[in-house]
Amino acid sequence: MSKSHSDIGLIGLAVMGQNLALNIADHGFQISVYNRTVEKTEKFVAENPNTPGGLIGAKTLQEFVKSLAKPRKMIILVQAGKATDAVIDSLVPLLDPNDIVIDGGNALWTDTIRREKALKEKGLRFIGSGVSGGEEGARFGPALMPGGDPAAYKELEPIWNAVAAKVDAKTGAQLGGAAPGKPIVGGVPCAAYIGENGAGHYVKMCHNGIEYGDMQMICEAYALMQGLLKMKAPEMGAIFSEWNQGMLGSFLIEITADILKQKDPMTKKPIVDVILDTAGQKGTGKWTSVNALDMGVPAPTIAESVFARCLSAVKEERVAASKILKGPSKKYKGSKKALIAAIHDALYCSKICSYAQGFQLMREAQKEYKWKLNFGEIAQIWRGGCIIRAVFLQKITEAYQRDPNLANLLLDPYFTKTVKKAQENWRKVVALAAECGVAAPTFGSALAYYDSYRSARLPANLLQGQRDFFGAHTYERTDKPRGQFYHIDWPEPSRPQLEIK
Ligand code: NBP
Repeated sequence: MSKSHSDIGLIGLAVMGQNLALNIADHGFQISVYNRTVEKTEKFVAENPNTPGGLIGAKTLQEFVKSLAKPRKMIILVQAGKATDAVIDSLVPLLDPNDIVIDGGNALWTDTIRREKALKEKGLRFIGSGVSGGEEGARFGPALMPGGDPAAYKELEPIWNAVAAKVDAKTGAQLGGAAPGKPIVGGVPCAAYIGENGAGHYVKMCHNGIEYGDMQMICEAYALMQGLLKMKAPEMGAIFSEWNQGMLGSFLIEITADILKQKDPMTKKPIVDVILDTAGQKGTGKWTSVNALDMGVPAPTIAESVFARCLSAVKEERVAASKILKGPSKKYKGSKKALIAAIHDALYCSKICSYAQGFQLMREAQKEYKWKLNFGEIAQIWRGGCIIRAVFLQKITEAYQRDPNLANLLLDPYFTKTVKKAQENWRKVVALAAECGVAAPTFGSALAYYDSYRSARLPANLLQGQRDFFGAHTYERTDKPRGQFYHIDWPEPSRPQLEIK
């Protein structure tokens, strides 16, 4: 028997909305659903008549709002941007004070800040929640990153904890086996309150930026095995399966192994050999990189992974250039086993640097927006449900448990030791890639980041000299306290050097 009012509602029945609604209903919550195209709602409800909690279809927004228990909780899962604003605008006049609007789309965090403020002025509460894990995650357990009114989140928390992915408390491994009508019981939920206003969507954006980096780094490992060792897709698939058992163990490594082993149904060739090499993007990696530039936080590896997609997109230009621009003729002649092991280490070290950059970005953002982010908990949420879920995140959680104010992940003893041990291989791979002409932009950029970050003195002294020379921008001195600025009258470029006495 259905309840008189639903526990929660959901607007937007595309792939994410349908799957999240079924996940919520599987956990015994009654959920009302609404979609702009009514036929979609009717079909969805008709196709899923026996969920444990029950689905209630609403033809109009008025009907939808009336069907919810007060204070109402409703999730919006439509396209980020204008569509989300349009839904909020039509919803707001129908709501009562204290109702809770939850945006589960991939909103830009500044939009979430704006929406939270606007709704608060109307007496409404707003939560911007990152939802990660694609359709599979939404259906059987996503990673959830809610931000906004903390009291409102307390009311949503039982539902968010129930539907989130679950990990083993000790190992951090994701608990599997969820099936329609059979949710996972026990384990630690991959959901936690992130912070005020746009914090949840900001952290979700950083997750996506890190995801861009992870994906590109894996592609570079593949390119190096293919380019330097002439390995075929199934053989590389076996290597990725092996790597998945160790410290690189993660969802992305696992699916990479599966993709490399997959045959094209049409040609029976490895499918990866027939997929066109132009990558698409929806923008969250770009947002992360633009924000890093805006805040002046070095996140070069994440940005490099966005640029790598941009370069892949100019396919025709690259094909034309390949006929004109010649690379080196050097071939790798060493041990195959040793190079595969070195590529593994290069991938792991680059990944550590990329995550270090992502966490530094969040650290800076929390100052800018006055959030109090719990980095150990954020790494914990990412251990299950989301695209970057990985064994390695347990190490990040432990690092922030050791020191919640850690300045950079690289400074945690585990990561310091790991990179120290693996860096010789990392350097060999980057050098070899350059010598043999295989592009490995994120591996190289991560190594440059590492070498720059560990440099007590960078060549920026010369750079400040240049700035002072042409623009009188002044410089600080190594032999005077910080904050004192100097300028000298530089010679004209054509004039002989001034004699300084
Ligand atoms: P879409 O982003 O494609 O959203 C389309 C849905 O919103 C349709 O069902 C559409 O109805 C509905 N909608 C409503 Br209700 N009002 C609308 C309006 N005014 N304008 C446009 N559409 C309206 O769905 P999605 O791919 O499921 O993604 C939902 C959100 O989740 C997005 O913000 C996305 O970025 C985010 N997200 C997606 C993924 C993923 O893997 N896809 C992962 C994580 C997050 P209609 O049937 O009438 O067109």
